[in-house]
Amino acid sequence: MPPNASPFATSFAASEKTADKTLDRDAFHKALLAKGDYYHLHHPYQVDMAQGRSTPEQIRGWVANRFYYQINIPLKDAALLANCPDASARRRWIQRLLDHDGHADDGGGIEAWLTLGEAVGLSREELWSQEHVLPGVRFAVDAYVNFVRRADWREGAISSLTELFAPQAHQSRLDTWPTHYPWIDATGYAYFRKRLGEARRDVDHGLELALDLCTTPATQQRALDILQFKLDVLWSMLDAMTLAYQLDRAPYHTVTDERVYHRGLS
Ligand code: AHQ
Repeated sequence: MPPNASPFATSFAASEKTADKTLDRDAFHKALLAKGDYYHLHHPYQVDMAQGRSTPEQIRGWVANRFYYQINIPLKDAALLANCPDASARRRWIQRLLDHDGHADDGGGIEAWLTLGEAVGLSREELWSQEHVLPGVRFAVDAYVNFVRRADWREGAISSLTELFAPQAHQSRLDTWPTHYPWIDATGYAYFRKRLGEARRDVDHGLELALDLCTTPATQQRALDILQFKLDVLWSMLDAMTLAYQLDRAPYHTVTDERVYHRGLS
């Protein structure tokens, strides 16, 4: 198999034996959880928000840039569904798309994020305009969506496993923001409450897939690499926000005081 080929691309029986031994189910689960050390909850930007050190501009910058991530999640999930030949897996996975786009009696996560935007002083139009989306955020999010578009659906599922650590992030905001940022309208917190339950349900499915599928050293290493890729996506989004909103180095800040940005080309 070529050096960078994905072992998922072949049948598991054909996955190459590598020098390392296969981790048993529990040890592999622990290896996935150990990646939590690199979760963006520990990024200084996120820590500053949780500890009340963020200015309104830094909070608004985070909400506006994360909106780009949120509106791309259903596109990512639709791409995964398009790559998935298994109807039972599709029936479970499509719930994620509905959670964000909304359905029947639920306005959906994107609508809830727009409410969060209004709660921090960003209009819906401003969020949809993408005028605040930083190049580094856009490229990181696009890398995630494009990875899932071309990956085996099972690799796409594994890339969502950063949500193993997400409930802690949502709970942290619910626990700390109301005290630190009384200027934020409480209606904005509905999104974080909504995701607490949805993230736990999503992770059950993603983790079940990973633990069932990754039964060779190659597939286990590939899964850990995919998870690290997604952790890098989330971490680098906050790096871009740090530059712009904490170090006052917005894109082209040496050239102009104007906000310079491009909308997605796709
Ligand atoms: O609000 C988040 C969300 O809807 C999702 C979907 C999931 C995926 O499919 O990759 N990941 C994810 C995440 C959300 N919120 C992030 C946060 O910190 O608020 C965490 C993020 C993730 O852990 O991937």
